[in-house]
Parts: sequence; C-alpha cells; structure tokens
Amino acid sequence: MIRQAAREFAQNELKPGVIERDEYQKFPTEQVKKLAELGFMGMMVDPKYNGSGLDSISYVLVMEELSKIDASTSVVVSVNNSLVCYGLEKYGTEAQKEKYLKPLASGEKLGAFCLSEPEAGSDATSQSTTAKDMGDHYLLNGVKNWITNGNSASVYLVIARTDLERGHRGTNALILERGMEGFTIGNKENKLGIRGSDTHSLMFTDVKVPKENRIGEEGFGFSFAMKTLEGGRIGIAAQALGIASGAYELALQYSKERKAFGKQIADHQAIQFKLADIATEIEAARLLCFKAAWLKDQGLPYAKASSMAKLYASQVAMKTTVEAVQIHGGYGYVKEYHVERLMRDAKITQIYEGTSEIQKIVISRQVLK
Ligand code: COS
Repeated sequence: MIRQAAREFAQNELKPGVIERDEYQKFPTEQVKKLAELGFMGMMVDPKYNGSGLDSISYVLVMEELSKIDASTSVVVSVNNSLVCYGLEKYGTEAQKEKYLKPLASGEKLGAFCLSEPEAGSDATSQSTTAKDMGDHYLLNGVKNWITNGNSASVYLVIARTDLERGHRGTNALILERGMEGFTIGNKENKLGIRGSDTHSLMFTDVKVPKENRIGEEGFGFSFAMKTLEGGRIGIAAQALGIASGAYELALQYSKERKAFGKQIADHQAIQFKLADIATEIEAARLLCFKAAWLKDQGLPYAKASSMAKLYASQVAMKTTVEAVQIHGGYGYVKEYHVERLMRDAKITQIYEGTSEIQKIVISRQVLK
C-alpha cells in the first residue's frame, strides 16, 4: 500500500512539471506540502512527535518510487527524514523534539544538515566552522557548502568545532533557526542534476546559539554526523535505486515500441543483453537497500550494509541511465524522454552523503576489522 501510494503520487503529482522544474531550477514547494500530507516527511518518526511510525523498509519503497520520476524532490524527502528527523529523534532532548522535531516530522518545517565546507567534504574531520563556548551560548562563525534545502529549510543542524585542541572530539552539533542574527544564506548552486533541489552555501558571523540547542553531550558532534550519515546513506542508496529503475522502465517500454531493421529493437540481442544486465543489477541493488534497512529496523549494526548499498546502487544508477539513453538513441538525448535528466541526476548519488571512495573506506575498514 505504501509503495502504491508513492507510485501514484509520483505519477500524478511529480511527473507533471518535472522537466520544467529541472530546467528552471524550481524547488518543488507544492509537491513537498502534499508529501507532508501523506506523512512522507517524517516517515520513521514516532507518531507522538507527528511522525508516521513506519520502518526503514517502507522508507526505501517510497524513496525508490519518488526517485523513479523526480530525484530533485526525493532528495528533499531523504534529507528531512533520514538526516534531520532521525538525528533529532535519536539524539535530541525532549525539549528539542517538542520544538523542532514535531514541525519537521509533520512537514510544516523543512530541515537541512550542514557538515560539508569549502575545504572539508570527504575529509570531514577538518572542519573550520567554530562554535566558541561563551557560557550560556555558542558563538558560531564559518561557512558551510553544498547544503541541500539551503534556502527552503527553517531548521539547520550545523556541525562546528568548539575545542580546537581536541580535533573531531571537540566538535558539536547545533540546531540553528532561519533568521538568527548573523546567519545568511549564500548563493544557489547551478547544478548538473537534481536541479529542482535547492543547494546553497551558508554563512555564520557571530551567530549566538543557545546551549540548549546542542545535540548530545559536549564533543558529540562528529559522532553525531557519522552515525546520522549511516542512515542517510540508505536514503541515497534507495534514491539511486529509483533513478536506475525509472530509467530501466522507460528503456524497456521504448525498446518494445521502437522498430529498427524490420523489428522491435527489443528483438535485437544487443538490446536484450543490456536489459538483462540492467535488470539483474537493479535487483541486486534493491536487495542491498532492503538489507541495510532491515538491519537498521532490527537494531543491528548497519554501517557496512548502508555503505555497500550506496556504493553499489549509485554505480548501477550511473550505468543504467547511460544505457537507457543509449537504448533511446537520439530521443534519449532530448528532455521529453526523461532519461537524459535521470542520467544527470544519477551522478550526484556517487558524490553526496559520502563519495564512492568514502564508502569504500567505510566498507574496507569493516571487513578488515
Ligand atoms: N559512527 C560513529 N563514530 C564514527 C563513525 C561512525 N560510523 N565513523 C567514524 N567515527 C568516529 C571514529 O570512531 C573516530 O572517533 P574517535 O577518534 O573518538 O574514536 C572519529 O569518528 C574519526 O574517525 P576516523 O579516525 O576513522 O576518521 P577518518 O578521517 O580517518 O575517516 C571518514 C572518517 C572518512 C569515515 C569520515 O570522515 C567520513 O565519513 N567522511 C565522509 C563524510 C561525508 O559523508 N561527507 C558528505 C557530507 S554530507 S552530504
């Protein structure tokens, strides 16, 4: 039922206008409101905090269906659910949950997760943003980069260093609100893909953040970011899966319609073998996503599984979308056929929430343990 609801929503609400939102970099404001009404903005949050109380498997199903049609919208869903809501529910105080989690889970507000900096992406321990301890508050200074929902969010989880001597162990995760004095939104990035999503830099100049807005104990910030990203990677893996399966479904359909050399192109072995490879790899990616989600739902360690799912599903997304464009030939290269957009959207899944190289670091450290 959940998959069906997401599928219908994607067809009826996301598909119309998806080409224009991509072309003109238009944020899906109305679509996100409707996703909130369906309970998809706080899917895994306890109903007592306005969530839908669903499991991670349901979340994977929804992410796949939305991403088949519109990855710009599904990344908004992914960040709000698995980075912001999850982080607050798992590690926040009761007061933080009341004040911030409730409106985020209901979709009344949108959240952003702010770890990356101009010179700290993969090397996330090299944070330059500082949160100086001033007694009852922190004084925040620095710049964050590539922030999804940058100009649409109203709650921002920001990672910053307080004790410079202690390296990543002196890092804190702070909750910021849009409009705080000294907090400015920088330029919007003009991106290759997921162009409907809203990616900005953020600037902090002497922003006063009350101590009660710190998540977890003093110095917990880096661990908070790492633990939260473990679940975030399941969302991005499922997004990559959806991009791949969306492109595959279009290529499959097209191959039965298009004729060449006197028969449907699906009757040529060159196309059949492509479809066979793609179908097999998508199934494998889906099972990796389900496994990571299942482990998380069981309360078992899932860092390795989520990195494997993201690494593999993003490779499959890239390969599948390139093949889908190839199967469509010249039509694949124009916007009306959707596969060129899916190809551009696929690339980011190998980069954000940890590049493929970072996933290999996480996986290899686990297997060598
Ligand atoms: N959960 C909890 N803690 C974790 C963790 C995890 N999954 N992974 C690492 N840590 C902790 C380590 O235990 C260590 O803490 P202690 O020194 O107190 O034990 C600390 O984090 C630093 O870890 P490590 O020494 O392994 O740091 P490295 O710089 O070698 O590598 C990686 C850390 C590369 C795994 C990390 O920086 C990373 O994931 N980078 C990518 C970040 C990312 O995804 N960026 C995208 C931005 S979000 S769109």
